[in-house]
Amino acid sequence: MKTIHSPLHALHDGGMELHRGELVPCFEMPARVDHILAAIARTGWAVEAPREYDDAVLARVHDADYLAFLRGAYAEWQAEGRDGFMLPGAFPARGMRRDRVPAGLHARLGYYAFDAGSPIMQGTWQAARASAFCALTAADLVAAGERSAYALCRPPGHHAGRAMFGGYCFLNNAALAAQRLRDAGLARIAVLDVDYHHGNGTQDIFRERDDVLFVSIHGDPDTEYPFYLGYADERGAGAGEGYNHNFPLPRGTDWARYAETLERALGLVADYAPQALVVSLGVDIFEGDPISQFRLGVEDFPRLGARIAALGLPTVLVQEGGYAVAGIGDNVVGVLAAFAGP
Ligand code: OKP
Ligand code: ZN
Repeated sequence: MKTIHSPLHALHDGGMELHRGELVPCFEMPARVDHILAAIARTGWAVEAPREYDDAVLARVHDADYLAFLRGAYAEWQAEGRDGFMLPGAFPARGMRRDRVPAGLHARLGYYAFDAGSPIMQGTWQAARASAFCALTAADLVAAGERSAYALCRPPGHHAGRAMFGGYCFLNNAALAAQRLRDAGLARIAVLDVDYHHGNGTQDIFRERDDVLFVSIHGDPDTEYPFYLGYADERGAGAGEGYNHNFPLPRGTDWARYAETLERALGLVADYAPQALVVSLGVDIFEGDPISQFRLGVEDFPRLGARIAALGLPTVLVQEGGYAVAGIGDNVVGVLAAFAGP
C-alpha cells in the first residue's frame, strides 16, 4: 500500500493553543509525521509525493470566501506589522450576527474559527493544502483501482467545516477524499471516523446527503472535545436523514467495549454497500494519548485494522489525530498492516 506524504506539512509549526484554559504548545506538532514515516520506513512500503490540485477541487467541499480567507489571512496579519501566529479570541455565539462576514482581520478570524486551539502561521495555508493534496491523491489512486492508499495528512482535517476551522484542522481532508471519489463516479461513499474526537466538520459537510454515509465512534461530547456535536441523536437531515451515525463512548473505554461498538458501526457501513470507504484514522484512542481518554493498547491497533479491512472495500485511510508522539508510528502501522497484506 502506498503512503502519500508531503514535507510541506512542517511549514505549520510552533504555535500555542488554549487547552482547557491554559496556553500551551500545540499537541499537534511536526514530529508526529517523523515518527509515522520512520515506522513506515521499517515496513518498506512505498512513499510518494501528492499530486497538485487547484482551488476548484477544494471548493467542492469548502466555501470560496473561506478558502480566500485561509489563503490570505497571514499576509494581512503581516501587513499589520505582526508575526508569530494568529489565534482568535471572540466568536459569534448565539444571539450574534453570523449572516455577514466582518471586515477586520481579527473579526474574520473569530468568524471562521470555532476554538482558540488552532493557530494560523506563515506556512499554514501551504501545509493545509499539501495535506489536502495527500488525501485527494490517495482518493485518486483508489478511484483508479488501488485497493487502498494511506494519506499521511498533517494538519488533520475532520473538524474543519465548509467554512470553519478548529481542532487543528483547516481543510477537511477526509471530506475532500470522499467528494473526490464521488466526482470520479463512485455512487456511494462511507466515511468511518475512528479518531477519539467527533468529526464534526465531516458530519456537517455531509449532513443533508445520502450519497456519503458518516459513521463515527468517539469520546462522549458531553465531556470531550468538540463538545457541541457528536451525540447519538444526530441522524442527518433532509435527504441525509438516517445517513449519519454517532457512537459516543465514555472515558476509559477499552478494546472489549470499543470492539462491540465497532461491529455495529461496521455493520452500518456494510449495509450501506458503498463503492469505497474513507477512514478518518485518528490513533488518539491509544491509552497513552495525552489529550484523550480511551484505553486501546498498542496490540489493539492491528485488531482495529483487521476488522476494517475485513469489509473488503476499496479504502482511503486519512491520518487525523494521535498525540502520543513516540507511539504514533507503531499504532498507525498497526492499522495499516491489515491493508498492506502479508
Ligand atoms: C484534533 B483531532 C480547545 C482546544 C482543544 C483540541 C483537540 C483537537 C483534536 N481550545 N484541543 O480530532 O485529533
Ligand atoms: Zn482526535
